[in-house]
Amino acid sequence: MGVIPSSNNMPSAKFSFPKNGDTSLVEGTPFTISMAIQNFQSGAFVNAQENYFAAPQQVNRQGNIIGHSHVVVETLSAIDQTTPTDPRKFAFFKGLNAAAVNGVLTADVTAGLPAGFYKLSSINTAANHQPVLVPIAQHGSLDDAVYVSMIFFILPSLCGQLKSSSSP
Ligand SMILES: [Cu+2]
Repeated sequence: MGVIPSSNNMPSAKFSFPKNGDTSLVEGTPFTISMAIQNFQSGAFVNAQENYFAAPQQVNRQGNIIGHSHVVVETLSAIDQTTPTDPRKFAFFKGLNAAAVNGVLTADVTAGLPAGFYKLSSINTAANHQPVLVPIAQHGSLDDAVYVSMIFFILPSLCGQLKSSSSP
C-alpha cells in the first residue's frame, strides 16, 4: 500500500468549472476544466506504460500524498441516467501531470465535446496512478463528480430567423 497519511491530511477535490448542473457549455467549443484540490501534492507522475502500480504511495514532509489527478468525462443518455456507465468508454480523459496553481488543477478540452449529457469525474492518485489511500474507512469522498449538459450550437443567422419568425 505504501505510506498512509493522517486523517487530517486526506485529500479532497471540487470542480470549479464546469460546476454541477452547468448548462453554459456549447458543443464543439474548447473549454478548460478546473478543479480545486487540497491536502495533496500534485504534479508527481510516472510513465503509466512502464510503471503503472509499480511503487507504493508516498507522502511529503507535510504529510500530504504525493501524486497527480486525472479527469474523465463520460457520456450519459440523460442528465438523470440511472444505469451504470461503462468504464471502458469515455468522451475525454486527461492525466494532470502539472502541479496545481494556487490549489487549482486544469485540463484543456481543446476540441470541446458533442452536444449531450456528461459526467465529469476526478481520479486522484498517487504517483504510480493507484487511487489515493487514506487511514480510515469512513471518510468523505476523495474525488469529485459533476453532471453537465453540452448544448447545441445555434448559428447566429438561425437565431435571427427564429427571432423574426416569432415576432409578428
Ligand atoms: Cu495517472
